[in-house]
Amino acid sequence: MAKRQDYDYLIKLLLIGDSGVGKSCLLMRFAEDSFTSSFITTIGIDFKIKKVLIDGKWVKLQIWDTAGQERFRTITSAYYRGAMGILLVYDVTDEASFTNIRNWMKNIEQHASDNVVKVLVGNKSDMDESKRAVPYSRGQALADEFRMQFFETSAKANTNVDEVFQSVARDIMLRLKDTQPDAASSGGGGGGPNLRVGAARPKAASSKSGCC
Ligand SMILES: Nc1nc2c(ncn2[C@@H]2O[C@H](COP(=O)(O)OP(=O)(O)OP(=O)(O)O)[C@@H](O)[C@H]2O)c(=O)[nH]1
Ligand SMILES: [Mg+2]
Repeated sequence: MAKRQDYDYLIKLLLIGDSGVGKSCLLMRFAEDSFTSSFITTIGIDFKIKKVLIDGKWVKLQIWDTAGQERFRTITSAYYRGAMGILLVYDVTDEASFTNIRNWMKNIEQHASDNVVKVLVGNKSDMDESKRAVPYSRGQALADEFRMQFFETSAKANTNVDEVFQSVARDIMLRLKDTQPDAASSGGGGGGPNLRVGAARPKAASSKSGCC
């Protein structure tokens, strides 16, 4: 007999942004509640899975962590298409990483689905104010311009990390309910419908904890 599904929604998210902004640290903090200050740059792509309870529904989040380095761009852009939500991450102490968000937006326009949910994330909010290069107001203004939610986070201090992932997942759940009202209204906490919209896994995907 087939195994009963243990979640109501399967949601695929993607982390993008310049190298060093803290994408992998945000994912480590969210999925494993850990942080390291040593920088181990991501090679290609990696992913982690975490199951969370949102508004009484079990949501399985499959979160893809891309390499920010330019040389991996061809590999990583292949993963945009299946993403239901994209976290655009910059470092609040690094002006260039913020300026580059517009380029990351262009990549999304080229490679992602039209209805993908986006959220802007200014990471490293724990850093001393003297090191800050991008004020909160500029982050908020950019997010408003592109009509996305905005959060400042700290993977190090564990500030707003759960909130970002929960917010984007909740927005996606609402969109799924709008497009598939029958499916979303059925199913309890233990085993409802698997709303696997646009979540196809590209070829050459990595293992859960490895990289390509
Ligand atoms: N102070 C502070 N440092 C952070 C934070 N998040 C990440 N870092 C540091 O920033 C460096 C880069 O973090 P990563 O998560 O590896 O960066 P990345 O965006 O995944 O980089 P790539 O994999 O190369 O694209 C590491 O030295 C981290 O310890 C944070 O919230 N606060
Ligand atoms: Mg990384």
